[in-house]
Order: sequence, then C-alpha cells, then structure tokens
Amino acid sequence: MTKKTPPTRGLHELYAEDPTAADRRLWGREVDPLTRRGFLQRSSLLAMAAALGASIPFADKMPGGLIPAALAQSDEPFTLVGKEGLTVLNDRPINAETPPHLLDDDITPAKYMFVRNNGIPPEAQGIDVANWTLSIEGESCLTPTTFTLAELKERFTQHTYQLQVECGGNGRSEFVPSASGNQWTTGAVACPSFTGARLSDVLEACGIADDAVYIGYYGADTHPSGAPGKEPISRGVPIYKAMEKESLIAWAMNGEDIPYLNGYPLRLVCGGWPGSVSGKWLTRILVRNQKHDGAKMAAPSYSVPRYPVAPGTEVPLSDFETIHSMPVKSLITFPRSGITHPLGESLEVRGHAWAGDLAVREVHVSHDFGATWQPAELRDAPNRLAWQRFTTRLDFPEPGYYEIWAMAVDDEGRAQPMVVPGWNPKGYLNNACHRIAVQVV
Ligand SMILES: Nc1nc2c(c(=O)[nH]1)N[C@H]1C(S)=C(S)[C@@H](COP(=O)(O)O)O[C@H]1N2
Ligand SMILES: [Mo]
Repeated sequence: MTKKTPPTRGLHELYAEDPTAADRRLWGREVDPLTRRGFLQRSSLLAMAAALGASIPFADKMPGGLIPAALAQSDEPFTLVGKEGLTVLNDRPINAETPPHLLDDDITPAKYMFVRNNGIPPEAQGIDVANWTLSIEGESCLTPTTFTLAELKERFTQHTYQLQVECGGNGRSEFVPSASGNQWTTGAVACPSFTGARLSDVLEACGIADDAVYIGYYGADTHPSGAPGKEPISRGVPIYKAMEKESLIAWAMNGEDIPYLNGYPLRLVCGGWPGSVSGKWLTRILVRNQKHDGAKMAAPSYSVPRYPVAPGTEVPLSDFETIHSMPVKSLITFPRSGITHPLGESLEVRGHAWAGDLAVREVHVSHDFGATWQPAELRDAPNRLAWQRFTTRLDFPEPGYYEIWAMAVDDEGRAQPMVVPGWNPKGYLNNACHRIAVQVV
C-alpha cells in the first residue's frame, strides 16, 4: 500500500514514514531494501564519519548510494578532514581528486594532496602513535624485526625528498568504452616533500637474503566488506625499486605529520610508480623471494595488456603485466581553465611535468590545437622523482576561444600523446596532453 505524500515533505521525513515511496521519489524506482541497509554497514558509517569529521545523526535515514552534499560540493561547510577544495569521486571508500589550479604550488600542500582509499582507514581516534609498530618480515628477511615509530626515527638517518605520487588510474574518465573504477580526471597526482628513513636502510638492518626479489606492504586499513583479516590492498615493488635511495618509510610530509587520509602516522613512498605501491598506515613489510602476491597484485589490478588492444577487448588475465614506472605527463596549473584574458597582454602559463622514474627533457605549449608548439622553460627537479616546473608566456593574435595544450617529453624521447593513448580494460596510464580553455577578449 502506498501512502499519498505531500510534495513539500522532506525526504528524511518521507524515509521515516515510507522508505519505498521515498526511494521512488528519489530514484524514480523501487530500491531493494537490502541495498539501502547495505549502506548502513559499520564500515560505511565509519568512512563517512571520518570523511565529514562529524557523526551523522540521521545516518539510518540516508538513501543508499547518496553522496552527501557536503562532499559533493566543496563550498559546503564540511570537507574531508585536513583537505580543501578537493572533488569527491566516491565516498565508499573515500576517493577525492584535486582540481588542476590547486596543484600550482611547487611542493603540494597537505590540504591539496588527493586521497585514494581502497578500504576503510583505521579510526583516527584509535591511532596510537606511541605504540605504532612496523614489522619487517618475510621469507627473504634474515632477522625479522619490529620497530616502534620512535625507534625508526632514532635509529635511522632521516632523508627528505620531494616525490611525485600519481594513481595508476589518473585520467581514467577519458577512456571509451569507460573502465570501471574511480573516474579520475587529472587530479590524482601530487608532489609533496616526504621525510623518513630509507626503505633500504631499514631492510638492510634486518638482513636481506640473496634470493630477495620483491617487497610487499601491509597497512592498518580494513576491507570495505568488513571481512576480518582481509586486506583492502597489499602491493609492493621489485627489490631494485625498494633499494633506490628515494624509496622512503615516511613519517612526515612537508615537515609535519602525514595527513590522516594520506596514511598517518607512517607510509611507504616509492615515487614515480603507480601510487598504489606507496602503502599508507604502514604496519608490515615483507621481503619476498617471489613476486609479492598480496591483494591487488594480481591482474587485472594495476596491470595492462602486454600488447595494444582495440577498445573494449576482453583480455585474458595471463596477458597482463604489472605497471612499473608511470609514463611522461604534465599538468597546466596556471591559469585556471575558463579564464578571460585581455587581448594584447601576454599570458603566463605554468605547470608541472613528470615522467615516472625518468626526468622530463622538454615541455612544449600550444595555443592552436597543436598546429604549432613553443618550448616552455623547464626547471630541473629538486631531486630525482620530483616533478619539474615549466613556465612560458603566450600571445594571442585575436579575440576568441583558445585552448592551451602542454606536452612533455621524457629524457628517452617519449612524448605525451595528444589524444587518449592505448585503451586498456582497467583504464590505467592515460597520459594524454592536458588542455585548458582561455577566452581572449
Ligand atoms: N594502506 C593503503 N595504502 C594505499 C592505498 C590504500 O587504499 N590503503 N591506496 C593506494 C593507492 S591506489 C594510491 S594511488 C595511493 C594514494 O595515496 P594518497 O591517498 O595519499 O593520495 O595510496 C596507495 N596506498
Ligand atoms: Mo591508485
């Protein structure tokens, strides 16, 4: 039996009274009550509360799948804890990206670093820094050891590097047919400065067996399903990447505690590779005598076909390979897309360029859809695996609509494609040129 509902009635009241009618009004169809109840799982509520920095008194009345307005619109009074101006793509788990113009700083401020969660972060209040430990273990670790955070800080030399972290799926939203997963546009990248111990120093202190080939991390976050003992993600890197001097076990970002949503109080950072290898809320590292086999190590996660495939192709899992270094890419961070600019004045254009494990050799900028390009000034990176600043000035011949495109070239001569590159089933590695709109009047 359906009740007649006055149109002025708020959804909250309607839900309390007749959830089915409320669902019909909101979604235009019946919603399986199980789906709605599914939203009320403890894990979701914890994630939501953490995201909003407040509890949700009417959580039991929220429709399943609803993204709270506080998160969907960044000008609302609530934001992600410690974040500002990010666009929320998903609330379960929390995933949020940074608009390009907020990435203009040389060193990404903490509040502008994107958030990519595969699971539910450990409860903020439950993080006991004084008793936080990191265990180094695994079949190729000679002397398995557990360190407290204080011991790590005391025993090992501190190093600071600015490191670019980009999600393997950054740019996924442009693939056709679309790939499932967070629909990142351009904002799942950041380059803050990290301080910590070298992963190599810590591993060496625990003894690395001759047969070591890989490391794998574990963090304190939990699986979205709530299943106990099931990791949301446990990835790693080949031992050669782990032993690079820039690979850090970091306890600070930009000279302060790592933000809660970015892995407080301890995280791994292996710059230049898919962000997924940089484990957050780090508790354990295994030294492996085989490729690590933790959650999301197997294809198709963070993997692409070994050969080019036509869009939409179903690729056998045995034909995938794990992504290592990320491809060359750039982002225009000034001006903001959509500005109006006076004719006769030259326009400063700037941004960053990066190339995974490599350096960027050149950046070119176009204001005529790629017909001509002018070289930008390109700064050296402050250290290996940091992004590089590019700047240039553009003059416009007449009033009208322009697009500014930027194209970086790595030091092995590979350039960014102007269109979306090789489609792949999971939508990784889109390094197409970034473009912004400018209206000249
Ligand atoms: N423990 C843990 N570590 C993690 C993840 C996670 O969900 N849990 N996400 C990974 C992925 S896919 C990315 S892209 C980066 C993102 O780091 P950020 O959220 O600090 O920006 O963290 C990686 N480390
Ligand atoms: Mo990622």
